Amino acid sequence: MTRRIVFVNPPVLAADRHQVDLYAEALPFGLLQIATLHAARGDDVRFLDMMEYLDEEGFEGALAPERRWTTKPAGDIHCRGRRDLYRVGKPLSWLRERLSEGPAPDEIAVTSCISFNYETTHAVVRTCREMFPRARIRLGGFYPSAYPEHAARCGADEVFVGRHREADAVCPALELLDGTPKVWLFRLVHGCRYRCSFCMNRVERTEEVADPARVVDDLLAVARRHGVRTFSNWDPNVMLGARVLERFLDIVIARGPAVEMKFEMGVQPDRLTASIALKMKRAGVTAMTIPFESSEPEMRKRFGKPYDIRKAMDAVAMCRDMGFDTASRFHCTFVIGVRGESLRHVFRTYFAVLKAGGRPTPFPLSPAPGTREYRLHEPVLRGKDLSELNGHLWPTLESDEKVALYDRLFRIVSEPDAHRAAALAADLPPDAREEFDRQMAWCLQGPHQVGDPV
Ligand code: B12
Ligand code: SF4
Repeated sequence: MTRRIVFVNPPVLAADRHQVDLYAEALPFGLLQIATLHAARGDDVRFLDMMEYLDEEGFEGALAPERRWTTKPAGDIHCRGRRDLYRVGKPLSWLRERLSEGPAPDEIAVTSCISFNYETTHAVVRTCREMFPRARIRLGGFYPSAYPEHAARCGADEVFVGRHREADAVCPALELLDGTPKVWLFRLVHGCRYRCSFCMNRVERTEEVADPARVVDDLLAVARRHGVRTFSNWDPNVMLGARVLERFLDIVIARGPAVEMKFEMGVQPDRLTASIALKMKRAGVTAMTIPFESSEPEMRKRFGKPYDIRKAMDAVAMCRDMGFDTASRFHCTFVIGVRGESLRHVFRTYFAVLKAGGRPTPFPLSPAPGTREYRLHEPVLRGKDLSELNGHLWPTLESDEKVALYDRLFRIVSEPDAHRAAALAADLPPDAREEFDRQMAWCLQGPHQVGDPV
């Protein structure tokens, strides 16, 4: 029997411009795979994507007053400050209008990825329920998979936990979307066996998601049919599937690279050999994310990272020497906002990225229940709602002054140019300024070369 199914991707929330930027390519890959599967089975499918994929121009208006969604506490449970969160995506009125255009659906499928954004998801489910009390509402994605009891509070009929195995290898049909995205996504492997203290990935083994030859066919078909020229890999740790990755790259090279590719979910630097990096270059890869996390051995130990800072610097320097545009296209991520972390961790990590030739990309810690970082910070988080754990609210910091300082540090260590960062750092408190100057002097001694001691 043909069912009428509406798929909805809710908007997300951002506290600042940097966070808006993080969502620029957060396309609803998994939900579109499921929609494609149902369409192929003959169901009558509509896809309502409430997200907006903003570029430089869009960033300007992203924090406009009419987009304000709510206000949340900033800092730990003892702080008094509050901060506005803004909707990145379409308003609920847009959803109501779209839903009232078609016939009543039999089923509504909603996805939700990041748990601290759950409020928009709940609002979407409530809106759908109000308009179509008899439709079966299903909720899936990372947030309901990680916190099913919490997710059930929204009133969905089904909270789906885990991966949708049948949909996992489906090539999403872009024709279900309104308009063509600038970038499209692809997956090669699933899972990560590490247990970093801030990460929620609890999957044991790395598995191949789909045959690499099929993935290449799919990419080229999307490029041909829709004119998409850039493809971004969406695997949490693709280097654990290096054999699959190499097969994929070999096939792309053999068929003649026709598209630009990015690996921006984290390339584990100690596993990035020169031979793989060269293949990536030949296959048309232009951008990567290299997780630095911390320059400080004790912080890396705490995080449980399986490599040291030198490996991260070597990987960036190696790619720089191969002719990749690492300074603008290699996001080098590091964690900030860990309670009690040293200024040396913040500034030395930032300058380690610049010294290696990468683009500094600080990630404020979003402590998620179930992770070691959450447990370590629990006494100062107790009672905070999931929505209050967005890292850009600095939920672990102990005072309003510290929150204000971190707003400034965040701007400084996001700066790709050391001299502009120095101008921003000019009136930091003396201890912070001294540490900044010390680490900048280290950076200015000259670029990191592969194999240099750190
Ligand atoms: C891609 C990704 C991103 C992207 C986009 C995320 C998004 N869509 O909003 C970007 C780069 C923006 C991102 C950013 C961040 N991310 Co992220 N990210 C991921 C990643 C690697 C993959 C998610 C994904 O799209 N998977 C691919 C598709 C295929 O899977 P899927 O959508 O879940 O769909 C499948 C199933 O869930 C199911 N399904 C999905 N929907 C539905 C609906 C129905 C009805 C049904 C039946 C089934 C179903 O079927 C699908 C097929 O199997 C995950 C790790 C992971 N293993 O999932 C982390 C992850 C989601 N991110 C995480 C975090 C913490 C972050 C950051 C906060 C990091 C930071 N400090 O900045 C930021 C937050 C964003 C921000 N702006 O600040 C955490 C989330 C933890 C949490 N408590 O929510 C994860 C789990 C990784 C981790 N470190 O633990 N991230
Ligand atoms: S290596 Fe990456 S994906 Fe794996 S547990 Fe650590 S942060 Fe998560």
